[in-house]
Amino acid sequence: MSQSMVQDALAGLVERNPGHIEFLQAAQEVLGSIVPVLVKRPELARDGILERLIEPDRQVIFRVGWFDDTGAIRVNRGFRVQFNNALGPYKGGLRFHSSVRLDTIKFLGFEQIFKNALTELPMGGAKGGSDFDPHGKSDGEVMRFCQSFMTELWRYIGADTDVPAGDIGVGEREIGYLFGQYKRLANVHTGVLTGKAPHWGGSLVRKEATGYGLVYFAARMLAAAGLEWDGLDTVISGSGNVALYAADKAESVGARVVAMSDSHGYVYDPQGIDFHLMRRIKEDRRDRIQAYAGERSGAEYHEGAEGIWTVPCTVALPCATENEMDEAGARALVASGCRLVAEGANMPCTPEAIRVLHENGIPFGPGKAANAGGVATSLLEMAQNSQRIHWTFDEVNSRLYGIMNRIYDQCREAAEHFGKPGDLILGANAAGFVRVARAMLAQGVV
Ligand code: NDP
Ligand code: 2IT
Repeated sequence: MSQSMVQDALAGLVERNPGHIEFLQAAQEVLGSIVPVLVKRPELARDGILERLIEPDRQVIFRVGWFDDTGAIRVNRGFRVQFNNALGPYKGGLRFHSSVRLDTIKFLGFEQIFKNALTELPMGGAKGGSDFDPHGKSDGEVMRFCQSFMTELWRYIGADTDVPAGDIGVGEREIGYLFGQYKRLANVHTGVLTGKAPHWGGSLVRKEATGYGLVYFAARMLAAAGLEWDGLDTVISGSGNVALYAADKAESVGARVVAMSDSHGYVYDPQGIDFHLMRRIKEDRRDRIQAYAGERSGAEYHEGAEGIWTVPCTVALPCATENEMDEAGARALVASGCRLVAEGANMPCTPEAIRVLHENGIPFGPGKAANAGGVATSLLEMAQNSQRIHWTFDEVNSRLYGIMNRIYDQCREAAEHFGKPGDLILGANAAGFVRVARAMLAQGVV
């Protein structure tokens, strides 16, 4: 019965979302794994919950016209998918990358519902973005794009309605320009965006939060496997916001980060990545990771991002983008003795990669649990904004630490409760689903 309800919902989904491959992949993973939940608690599938959960509340698509530095007119497409607000105002990042399509935003918005639910904080799920690519654009171009983007978006968002933040291609600079335009249009200075710089309304630790949270979450996974961070060789894909601060925290708890990547290739540094050098290259200079190998003796650069999984390591943290680790990547990790994989990015491991890790008994931390520290700290930023106060770094960091530990506990307990101890995918999906479904049932059919 439960199995057939899930199958019916998925069949409808395929029919209604042709070509939306990533969204189908994300929905399939969640619905496919919660069958044991529906068997034990059939009341949670009442009132068309499954069908309503996989249909976004609202999807907005708009044109973003702007002038580049030569005076030429450019046109991009903007998106905001407000997926579900049963638990609180819509919340989720904005992604600016040339690959962004409606499919991308739907998959990310869907994942965000369950991730936000796992934080136990009052947030619904949403995502947005554009196919605009900030790489190689001047500050003026980025500013004009952000102003035009916000001129459309502002009417759909608000501190109690929908609170966007950063994601790929959107960091403190973009959030600043977006906020500046929102403030002009709405004439209010509220917490309508998170990821603001701390000197004008942002929260300390928000920039570091996703990476730090990932390392706190992985520490619990390691402990369950009888390991601890100290001395472990670690491979981290990406070198953006999540990857950099995962590397920072991993190093500070004694791990040695031996490889990092960007979309062009990866660096291998047997002495352990020099975080400060990497941060200067990627965050301050917005340069390619290749520059690292030129400035650090003993480090090697290899063309091709996917080769990073061939670097031997005990822990692998994919922190770049979706489907970046495929079956071959997972097999390479298994062959070199990897003992743990935790996702810093959203859906970075393909279903085949996850199957290989599972078959080889490698503990796996799914992104919607392991990378929830960023959005959790966004909520802490919203809380400070609405109270007009500013917490210290230690205050925010210790709250983040507590939240990541509670997320791990929920995943572990839900996996046990629903009959698959250690299966953190089931645990995360089940714990998130139960919370969202109960709220939807209480709020009636809409
Ligand atoms: P950034 O833009 O700061 O960094 C992205 C990194 O991934 C860069 O190193 C980029 O390389 C690389 N990358 C992007 N696209 C590709 C690709 N197609 N192939 C290989 N590498 C690629 O983004 P974030 O660090 O913020 O986000 C990384 C991941 O983490 C995403 O999946 C995001 O959704 C997720 N996430 C982000 C959170 C946040 O708070 N920022 C919170 C939770 C999850 P290059 O420099 O060459 O572009
Ligand atoms: O994927 C994510 O959780 C984010 N990009 C962060 C979202 C947020 O609202 O802080």
